Amino acid sequence: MMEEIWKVDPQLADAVCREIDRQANKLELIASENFASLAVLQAQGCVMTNKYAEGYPGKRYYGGCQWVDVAEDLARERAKELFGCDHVNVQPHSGTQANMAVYMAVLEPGDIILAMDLAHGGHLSHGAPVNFSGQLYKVVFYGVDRRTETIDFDQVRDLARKHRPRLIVVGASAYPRVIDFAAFREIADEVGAYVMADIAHIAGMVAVGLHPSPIPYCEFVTTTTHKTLRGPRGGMIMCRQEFAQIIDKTVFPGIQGGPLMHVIAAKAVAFKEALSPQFKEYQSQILKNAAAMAKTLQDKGFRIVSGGTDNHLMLVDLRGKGITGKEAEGALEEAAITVNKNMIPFDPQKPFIASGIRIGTPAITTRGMKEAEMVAIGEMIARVLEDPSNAKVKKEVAAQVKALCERFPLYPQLQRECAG
Ligand code: DSN
Repeated sequence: MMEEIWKVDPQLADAVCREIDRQANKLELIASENFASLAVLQAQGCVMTNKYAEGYPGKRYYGGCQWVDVAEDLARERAKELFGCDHVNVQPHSGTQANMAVYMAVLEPGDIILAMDLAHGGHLSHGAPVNFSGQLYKVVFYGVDRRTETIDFDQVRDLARKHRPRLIVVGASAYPRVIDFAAFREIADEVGAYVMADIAHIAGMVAVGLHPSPIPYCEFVTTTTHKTLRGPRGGMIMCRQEFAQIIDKTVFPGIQGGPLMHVIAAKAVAFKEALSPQFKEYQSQILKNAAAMAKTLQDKGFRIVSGGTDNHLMLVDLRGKGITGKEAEGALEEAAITVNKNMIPFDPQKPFIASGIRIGTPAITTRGMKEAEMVAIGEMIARVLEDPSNAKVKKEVAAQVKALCERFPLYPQLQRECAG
């Protein structure tokens, strides 16, 4: 895969090979990241990138679309089978664009959205003031309860009754517990709101039935395809049949032009992989690994937000250890462990400093690591964070990480091509 890049653009090839090396030799614990299969990578790098295909299969604005139609039909049919939805649009370039299409399909500027606060685990595209969603619509935020650190449904209901939103957005990028979609539906019905679930983080678990599905409860379900779903970077919208036409029209020509057919081809491959029995085992291992990691950190005296995790991620509150999320992220980076600083609920720090870190297990589980490795990694994290300025500790942990990574190789073929 690398041969031609080396010939044409050695500078870029060098950067790609260094990135392959980084991914292979560090521990990737960013909860939203994963390692796509070689089949997904190849599909994403295929000649379908050359094709313009505005429109939808069988109804395009350009000739020559017979083979990209096959790719998009495969992606759509497989996604429908995977999630059991009426209709799917696989063209959104990203999760934010999937969300944008839903908003533009059913809202007018100035309409009210009720969504989870970014500072409590929500997402920028759920109405943050710095995002188009917060600028075009009037957004009211719900959050978690201060004591349980789980979604405060009394607050959701009170805010819904008071503000009568047109749309309730459910979903998060840093929430470690099961989301009760039925409870949101009940509140939405009381006030006559639509419900959109953004399942970007938990899509893999939803697909295999290890997290309750939002499909029966929500008019719209959006996701990205590259997190727990382990596909190419991109987005997707599922909806009830009655909204199929308006969603398709809003994606194209509403907010996008030509679809990225190579990415759609790779989505088709990823959905095929996700329909296999091994994918269910993989999702189940992600959950076991997250539970093992959270317990190891708790045993080492770290406070885990909400007391644990039901999904692929956890939030570690570092205030008791006297370091910030920013410091922890930096110290772990020096020890070859990649995490991101993250706000914890009611965080006294600003987002760029934050009081916590977010840890996720999807990527290391893809490498084949299991509970025993989670205990070892949890202990390494604890060692670094107990003494974040100790260079000797970070060096020793980095060596342990390297040895562990060598036992669970990632993209060995690509590494060989880089070395050769
Ligand atoms: N940036 C993603 C995450 O890390 O959760 C969400 O889009």
